[in-house]
Amino acid sequence: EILIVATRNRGKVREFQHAFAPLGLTVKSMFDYPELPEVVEDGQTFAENAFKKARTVGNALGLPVLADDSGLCVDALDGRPGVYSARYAGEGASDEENNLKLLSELEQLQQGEDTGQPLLSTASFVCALSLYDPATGQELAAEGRADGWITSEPAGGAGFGYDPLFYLAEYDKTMAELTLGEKQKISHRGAALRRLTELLAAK
Ligand code: ITT
Ligand code: NA
Repeated sequence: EILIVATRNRGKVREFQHAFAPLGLTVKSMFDYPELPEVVEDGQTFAENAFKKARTVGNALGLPVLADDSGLCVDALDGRPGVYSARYAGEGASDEENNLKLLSELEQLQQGEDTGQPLLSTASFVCALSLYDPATGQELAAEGRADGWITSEPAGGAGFGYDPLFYLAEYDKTMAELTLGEKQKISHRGAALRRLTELLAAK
C-alpha cells in the first residue's frame, strides 16, 4: 500500500519512509508528482499550514494525503523562526544559510559578549501532521514537540534542517548525531506520528 505525503523536503521523506516501512506502507512524496504546484504556506500556525498542504494535494489527487508542517521555536527569539523556519534566511534559503542566520541572531543578543558558553537558548521543535481524505472531507490532526537547546557548536551529519544546532542534554548529542530510529523515538515528528496513530486506532 501507498501513503502520499505532501512534502518536497527530502529529510522529512526519509523519516516518514523509516516510520511507515514497518507497517508495509510505501511513501510517495511530491517528488513523485512533479506536476503539482507548490502550496502557498500563509497560515499563522503549523496546524493551519499542514491542513492546507494536505487538503490542497488531497483534493488535486483525489486520494488521502498526509502533510507535515514543522519548525523551530527559539525562546530567546520569542519563538522565532516558528512557521518561517524553512525560509528564515530568505525565500529558497538552504539549511546552512538558515543555520547561520539563527546563530547570528542569537549571537547579536549577546551584544558581542563572548560568554564561552555554547548553549545559547532553550528551544523546541514542533511538528503538526494533517491527514486529509477528500472522499469524506475529513481531517485528522496531531501535534508533537521536542525540547532542547541551541548550541553554537554544530555537530552531526544525520538529519536535516536545524538538527546540527539542536542539542539534547539527556543524550549529550545534537539531533543530527542520532540515527533515524533514535530520532524518531524523541523527535517532534515521532511524537506527532504516535499521536496520529492513536487517533486512527480510535476511529
Ligand atoms: P514541505 O513544506 O514541502 O514539507 P519544508 O521544508 O518547506 O517542506 P516546512 O514548511 O514544514 O517544510 O518547514 C520546516 C522547516 O523547519 C524545515 O525546512 C527545517 O528547517 C525545520 N525543521 C522541521 N523539522 C525539522 C527536523 O526534524 N529537524 C531539523 N529541522 C527541522
Ligand atoms: Na511551513
